[in-house]
Amino acid sequence: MMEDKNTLNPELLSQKLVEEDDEFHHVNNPAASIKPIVKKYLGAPVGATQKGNKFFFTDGDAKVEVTVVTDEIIRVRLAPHSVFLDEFSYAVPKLENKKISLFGLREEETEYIVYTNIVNCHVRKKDFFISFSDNQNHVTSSDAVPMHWEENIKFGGYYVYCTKECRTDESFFGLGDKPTEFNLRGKRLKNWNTDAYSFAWNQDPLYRSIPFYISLNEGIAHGIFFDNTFKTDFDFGAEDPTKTSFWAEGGELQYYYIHGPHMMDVVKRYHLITGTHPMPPLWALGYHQCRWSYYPESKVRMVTKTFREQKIPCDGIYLDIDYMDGYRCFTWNRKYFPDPKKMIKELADQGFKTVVIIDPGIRVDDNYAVFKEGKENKYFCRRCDDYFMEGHVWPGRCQFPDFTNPEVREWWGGLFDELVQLGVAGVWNDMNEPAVFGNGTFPDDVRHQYDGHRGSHRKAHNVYGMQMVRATYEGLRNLMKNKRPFTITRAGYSGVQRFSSVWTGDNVASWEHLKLGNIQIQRLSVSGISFSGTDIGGFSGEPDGELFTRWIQMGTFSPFMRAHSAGDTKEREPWSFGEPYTAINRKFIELRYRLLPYLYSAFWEHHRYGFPIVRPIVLQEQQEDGNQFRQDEFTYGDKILICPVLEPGQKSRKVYLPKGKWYNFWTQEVAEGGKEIIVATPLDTIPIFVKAGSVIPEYPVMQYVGEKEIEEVKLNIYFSDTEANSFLFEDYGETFAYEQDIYLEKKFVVKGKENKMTIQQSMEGLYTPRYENYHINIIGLPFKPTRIIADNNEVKDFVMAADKSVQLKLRKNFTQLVIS
Ligand code: MIG
Repeated sequence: MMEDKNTLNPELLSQKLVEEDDEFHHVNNPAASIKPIVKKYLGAPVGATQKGNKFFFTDGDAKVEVTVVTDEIIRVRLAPHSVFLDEFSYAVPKLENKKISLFGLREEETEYIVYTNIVNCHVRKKDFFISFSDNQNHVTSSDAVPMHWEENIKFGGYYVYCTKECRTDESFFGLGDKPTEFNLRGKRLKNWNTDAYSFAWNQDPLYRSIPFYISLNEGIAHGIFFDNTFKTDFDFGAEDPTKTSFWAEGGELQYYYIHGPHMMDVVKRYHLITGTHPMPPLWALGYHQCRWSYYPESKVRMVTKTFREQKIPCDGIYLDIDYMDGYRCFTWNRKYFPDPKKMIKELADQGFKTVVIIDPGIRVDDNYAVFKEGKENKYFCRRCDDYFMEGHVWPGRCQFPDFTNPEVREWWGGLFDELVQLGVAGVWNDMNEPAVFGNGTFPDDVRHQYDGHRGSHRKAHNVYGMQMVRATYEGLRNLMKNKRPFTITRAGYSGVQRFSSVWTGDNVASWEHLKLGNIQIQRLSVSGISFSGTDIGGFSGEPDGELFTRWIQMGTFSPFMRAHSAGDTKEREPWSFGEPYTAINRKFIELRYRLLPYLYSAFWEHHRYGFPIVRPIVLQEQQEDGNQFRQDEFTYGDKILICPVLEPGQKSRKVYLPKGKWYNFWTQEVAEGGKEIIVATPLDTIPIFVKAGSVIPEYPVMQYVGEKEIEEVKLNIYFSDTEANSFLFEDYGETFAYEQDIYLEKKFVVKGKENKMTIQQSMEGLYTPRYENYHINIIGLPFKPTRIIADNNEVKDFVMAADKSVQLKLRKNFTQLVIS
């Protein structure tokens, strides 16, 4: 219905607000005088006022608020009849206390300008067009028509719209988990959290709503975050190639303009307002094994035992819905799991952390404590006519907690007490779009408390899952004292990264889905969700050994690495396909564990500084024409470039390397970047390249995190003739001590010449790792070393290995190493 109304009628631009009083001719037949519904556009602004960092403009009826959030972020809000909603957002917990150096309002002949040191927001006097420019007067974004709205008679409110110019070569990225090409130019997409079993390429919407996009035009980037939880739509030049529009079926037209010019700046600034993921427990970065379902207990023990026998590292083991008694959350099926505490303890002794699933649907059953408590306290969602909302899910007839109510969240968080006592280490939040059999989700008229701001399901739907996992995370955090909880969620809204990792939902065991998964992880990563992964192997359908292995290889470089499969498929563990697959899967999972300190450091860079963990090529080289269409290669952290193999039987493939020198991880050959090269892709490798000058920390292979005391950290140092910095983050790996600054941030500076190489180390922080030494491994040295000096002492004990790498042992506190 909205589609055909989006055509813009230029006549309307000049049309002033319809004289609303004229519409009230309640004579005999009021219906006869009702005018057709038309879009209404802002008229010319009649003045500007200021209150602190907020500036107000009005056309006499509608009001526009422009807020300076930081030097680089400006928020725009529209109130069609001058009434703004309360300042409240689940995505942006705190708008105040952000740094602004300078700002003000300037009036010029044709426009008002709200300015900071870095950006200008222009409000044109003639027609209320809003545009943004940088301090060099370069316009980055401008309205194509004024902001507008349209009456939504179905609920007595407004659709709200914003339409901007879409430039000829403009590209668009972001919007979360959309299963389509990485560059969203030419697409029209919707946000409405949806349970999308076995989703297809281009299916829309899926599980998450992230109404945030990054635009890239002529090498300059900016971002738009449309913080509106209603059903929202984005059109990136699909209907009209000269226009980019976004609109919502209710709520406020409220968006943040986020300045670049680098895409990385935009992503970091989006994180500044919506938050980052807290540090996960280190074990959560290991390999996880899941299936719908491992039960009874003997099956769980069999699977975990086989991991240890096969010597395939694994940290997480999952219990899907069959562990519960009749799918009642927070209960156990005692026939399948007679003594969960004992089982979980014994699994933990073998290094497995148990993660259990929880769904939002609570079975209507007066003999079930969770239902009784929820009913007594009126914690479940109600219809507008005051009946509790009921729907069918796995447990049968269910009611659903209103997670937008802080009291309900608190209660829900407390329900994990027993699971935590039993030793459960993580919680998997499923079905929280919310998914209901039959109708798909809740009816629109369901009411939500919305943290005191009240709303129907139209407003709360997209945040429901995020608030569920928030309740889970906060509850676990309380119960686990100083230990870091691990959570995973299917649904989410912007900001969900503050509470959880995500997986991409019910994918399919196909090569197309492998490709799609690669794009989705990159897209989630630039959309604020760094800690994500796909169901390795595909949830539904049957992969063959080759597809499964290629998926393990790609998954090794997803920040979250978990294999999962539906119950009606064949067994799907890393050894299920026999040789040569088992050995290759083992080799890659081992590589995951070797690189744990590297991934953990990248996670810290995410948590503390807002860098995404997975970085698409265009994020690194947005100036290079062509990169806006690359979607296969990405870097894992900022030093290791990965290009998964996405086709069956592929013997070699093209890989683009960004400018600079890169080492082939497997052969240590140097390749010059800034172009595509052809790389062999036998089944036991995928293209992996390390940037010259990198210091890549490595742990010994462990079967699980904490299996051994780390006695030595290996530092792989890749020679470079230009200077390069690397980081290593270390801490306890499982507590919140890092919030009290108990951690160590190490910085390495590598410099090389044709006959000399130096490596400097500096560190900051209060943590002391237990190991004493590094094993230094220097790769690519262009000369034969004769003298190695570490902090003024000559190191006599070094070897040059057959592969020409130079090996030595060094105290972990060294400050300078000089090789000549
Ligand atoms: O209606 O718990 O996406 O990962 O195994 C299906 C059973 C419910 C959907 C999840 C999937 C999980 C499954 N769940």
